[in-house]
Amino acid sequence: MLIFRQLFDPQSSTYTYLLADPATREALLIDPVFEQVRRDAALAAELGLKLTWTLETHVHADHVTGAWLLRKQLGSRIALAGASGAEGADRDLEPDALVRFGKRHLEVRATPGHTSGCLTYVLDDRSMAFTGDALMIRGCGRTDFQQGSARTLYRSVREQVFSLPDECLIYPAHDYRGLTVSSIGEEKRFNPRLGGEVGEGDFVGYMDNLGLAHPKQLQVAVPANLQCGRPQDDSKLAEEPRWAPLTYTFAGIWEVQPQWLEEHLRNVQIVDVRDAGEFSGPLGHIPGAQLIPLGQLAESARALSKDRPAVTVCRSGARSAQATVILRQAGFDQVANLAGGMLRWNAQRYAVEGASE
Ligand SMILES: N[C@@H](CCC(=O)N[C@@H](CS)C(=O)NCC(=O)O)C(=O)O
Ligand SMILES: [Fe+2]
Repeated sequence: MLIFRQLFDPQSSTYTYLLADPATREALLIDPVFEQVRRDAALAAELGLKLTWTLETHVHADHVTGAWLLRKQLGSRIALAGASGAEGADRDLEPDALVRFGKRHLEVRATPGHTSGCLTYVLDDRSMAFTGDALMIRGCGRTDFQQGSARTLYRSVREQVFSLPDECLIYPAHDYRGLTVSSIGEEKRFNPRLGGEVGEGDFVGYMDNLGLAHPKQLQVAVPANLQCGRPQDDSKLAEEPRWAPLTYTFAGIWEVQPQWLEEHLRNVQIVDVRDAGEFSGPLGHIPGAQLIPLGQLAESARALSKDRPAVTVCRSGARSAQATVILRQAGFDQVANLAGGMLRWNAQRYAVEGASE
């Protein structure tokens, strides 16, 4: 048994993989992205997982890793190739090393060529391999910078990756066309650069003529990743909201708990986005709440102050989640959804007014 999630960063077309042992709840992330740390941490929390490791397939040139920030926030440990030249890892991985998470593990294979420190991680039962930018779906990593070498990459893929069983699924670090997964058998047959009868000389000729522009983030990403994603300037760290102990959900919504709201009713503006009938219906409304039905919120947001935090409320917490999105688009920074809406508020017996019998 394995918990497995494939996550995507649209900015850099990077895949991040979450793997966890359902028995012990120990988890690891392969190739987390700095800007997605909040999302990944929320997912791990919602699934009840303890993040123990972040692994890099290589020192990326197109995005900054989330490894350092995840270690700071969740206490996970950082591992990547000793050959990567990166500083600040908790473990330097060598070929044949095992990275354990609960009762499961990944086996480390050295697959240099895209960079000199590229690793492929193979799941213990050889059903999945995380190939980074060594082998991509019908493609492979470029070899024109970061100590890249087409000859080395050819041998890595042929010897270390294509030696896996044909059924083994291939999960790369990137895809630029919307493809998510392949298999060894498929890539051996159909990979235009490395499959079929393609020889080493053919591959080198192909790679010498890719003609790709350098990644836009190259100058920022490589130095940051050589420090495992530690920002030079701490002010770049995304500000966590300070006005309340908010939770960020995997759905991308900031939430506040009923108990906090009950204790701080006077400090916030409560925006109830239900219809008028519900506002004075059996569930009543929170004392001091303003009624602005969701359909009118975009237009009526002007009536609200941007200087006081806004908490949105509805029956279950669903419409009010969308209300936070609308208010943020209207320029409100301090916005949160009341978790569980009026249903939970009533179930926990907090004060209401205007309730019909
Ligand atoms: N346009 C992308 C760069 C894409 C790129 O160069 N990707 C690297 C991976 S770090 C690669 O090896 N690409 C191989 C290919 O696209 O064939 C960006 O600016 O981030
Ligand atoms: Fe790469």
